[in-house]
Amino acid sequence: MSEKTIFKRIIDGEIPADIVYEDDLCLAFRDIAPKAPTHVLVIPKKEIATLDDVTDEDAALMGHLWIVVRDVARKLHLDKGYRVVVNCKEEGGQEVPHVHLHLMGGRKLTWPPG
Ligand code: IU
Repeated sequence: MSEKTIFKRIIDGEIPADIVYEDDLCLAFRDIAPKAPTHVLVIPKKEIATLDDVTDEDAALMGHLWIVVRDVARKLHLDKGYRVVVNCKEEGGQEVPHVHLHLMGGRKLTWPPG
């Protein structure tokens, strides 16, 4: 059996995280190594390894994550704007194999990312 990911351990309350929002379907917490003044990860509680593993049945869940991103951005006063990023698999720069949306803001972000 494969080991739990670090995000699954956060979902299960085994390791602490700075949680900014939680409901039955998802969790939003501050990134431990923030790349912007505000950097929050929004993750489904369902274990889905990558965006490439999302199924059609996950459509409502994935839509919910975007609504939560919007609400967390409002809650954290990112009224000047923000960026949402999903890294997918190795060449996309994904390190943790549990799908997550990076919500970043609080400074002027440059484009394109590296
Ligand atoms: P990535 O898209 O898989 O590369 O993003 C993983 C993020 O998870 C990255 O920004 C890390 O700083 C962050 N993170 C975390 O917040 N807490 C942890 O314990 C670990 C990684 I490991």
